[in-house]
Amino acid sequence: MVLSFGHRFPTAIKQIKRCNVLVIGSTGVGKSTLISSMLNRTISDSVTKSISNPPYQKPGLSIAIYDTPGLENNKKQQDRVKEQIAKFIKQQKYKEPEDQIHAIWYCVNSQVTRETQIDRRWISSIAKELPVIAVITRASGVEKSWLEPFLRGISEIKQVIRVMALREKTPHYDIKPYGLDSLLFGTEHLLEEIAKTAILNAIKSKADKSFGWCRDGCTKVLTARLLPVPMMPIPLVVATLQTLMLADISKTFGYNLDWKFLSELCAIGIDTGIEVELAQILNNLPGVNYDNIQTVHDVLSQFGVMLNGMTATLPFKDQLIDLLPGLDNFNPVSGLPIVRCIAAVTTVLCTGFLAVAYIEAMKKCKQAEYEGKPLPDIKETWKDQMQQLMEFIKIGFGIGSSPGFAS
Ligand SMILES: Nc1nc2c(ncn2[C@@H]2O[C@H](COP(=O)(O)OP(=O)(O)O)[C@@H](O)[C@H]2O)c(=O)[nH]1
Ligand SMILES: [Mg+2]
Repeated sequence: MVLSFGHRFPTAIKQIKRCNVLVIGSTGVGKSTLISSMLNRTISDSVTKSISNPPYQKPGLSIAIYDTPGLENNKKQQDRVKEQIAKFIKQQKYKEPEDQIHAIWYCVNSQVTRETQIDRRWISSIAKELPVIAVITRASGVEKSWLEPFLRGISEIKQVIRVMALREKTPHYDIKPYGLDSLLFGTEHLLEEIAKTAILNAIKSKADKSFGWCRDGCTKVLTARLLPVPMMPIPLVVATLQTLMLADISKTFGYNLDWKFLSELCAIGIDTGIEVELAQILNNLPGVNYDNIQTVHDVLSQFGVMLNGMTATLPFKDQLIDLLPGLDNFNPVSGLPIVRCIAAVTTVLCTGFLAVAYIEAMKKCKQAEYEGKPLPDIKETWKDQMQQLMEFIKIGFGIGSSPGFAS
């Protein structure tokens, strides 16, 4: 029989290139036989210790299958294998969409005798990350009648599919292979969801890495503000550091943008007047007594509390709030009285905000790229993000328009 996969969901397949499936289950249930039969090739039996990587593939079939060590009748061995599998899934999750694990085939032998042999706990924990399809292997038709309904009753299992991977001939029956096409068909049905999740994971991991560059940029800008380089005007140093930060973020998203373009973006960002607004806010935070000596730490905390309480929405509000404690951790001035540092803290906050808005713009570009849509204009997307940020700040802190934060 000629097997096919993915043709009914060409867009999803284009986005993830191939569907990566991890086959799991007890030793001897027929994992390797299933893979070998599906891909029409011999599968080495050496997978007792580790996951088969690279996965098994067959030209023309956009699926890649990873064989895994089977669970044995030994708690310690089981825990080790489960940990190995969890680690592998997690490690792949931060990679490109085509390198992530997309689905699980949980194999259960049709001759399983007790419900307790089905590891519901394990299924649930894996199903939190990935769609799980239960495969009843060596399904001869004489299996226990409770098995299929029982598996169907487990809500985390997306589908239950019966398979006979190799002809099985006994004095009582002779069953030819069947079910491999249904298994592929069932998996194919998950493709749209799979592609969506894979893209989200890949973008999230790039955004998370980019926040490292944001913190890095803020630290450097702070140092530059406090320990100016002789003969070099501070604004130039700051602009250079901010451009560098945007370059690092761009690279994290896989874009190599030229320096001139990026420094122009920084300038556009600053031109929104964000620095002026931030200085005004920092100079007038309610709850901060500027006559008393309140430290940078106090003021940043208060700023975070206010952001948190705002009813105004912004896609990256949480990221802004996350940024603040980090600033304060490495901040050598965190214990200094705020009145002496408002200018420096303003520049640092401004740098952080530029990064956060830029990461948001990069996410939009990457999303379009992964989805195979035309890339949005980076400059326009950037302007749009900066504008949203400014609106948010203005409304949130009650500058110009009506106050937007919750009492
Ligand atoms: N006839 C038949 N034998 C099977 C089938 N699946 C597995 N087996 C046999 O069951 C044994 C264990 O299978 P294997 O694939 O090595 O299990 P694994 O440990 O899960 O990889 C082997 O002797 C296979 O030939 C099947 O669908 N039909
Ligand atoms: Mg095997």
